[in-house]
Amino acid sequence: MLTKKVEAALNKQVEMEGYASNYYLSAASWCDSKGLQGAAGFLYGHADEERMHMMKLFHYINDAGGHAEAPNVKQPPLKFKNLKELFTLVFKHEVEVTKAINNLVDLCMGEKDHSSYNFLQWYVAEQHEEEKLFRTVLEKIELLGPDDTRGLYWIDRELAALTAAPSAE
Ligand code: OFO
Repeated sequence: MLTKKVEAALNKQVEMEGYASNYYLSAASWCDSKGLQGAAGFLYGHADEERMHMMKLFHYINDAGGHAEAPNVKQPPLKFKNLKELFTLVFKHEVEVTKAINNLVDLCMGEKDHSSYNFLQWYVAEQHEEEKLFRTVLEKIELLGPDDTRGLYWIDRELAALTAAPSAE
């Protein structure tokens, strides 16, 4: 059984994962409109993943006797200066998500909610993978140089290859 505190915090996390999904959707759309189909495919895939993260939490809350709340739809940034800015913002957002998950884990420990604590370990591992992935993407952008067209072409191909690669899970 969830305490009210844990239930509210899990619902906050539902909102955050929903926002992350929208963020990726918006970033994917921007890439799509700029002819960066490799990056767009990669980011559309992440939008779906974040929705899955949200739904996993959503069902957990209801299964644990709480009430999962459909979150507000907050609009993410729609435009980006370039691919480097886009991935820098995405990476920063992932770091925020990691902090939120860590706080949630702390709360569950404090409330002696071992079930939720155990459930959240999946998110701890997932955030580790996502931070690693987006750090790698940013490093590649740095290496290739985002401002010349040839560099962009290669980054786009790299991202298409990352989309095709089997996930770490
Ligand atoms: Fe990477 O945001 Fe979900 O957990």
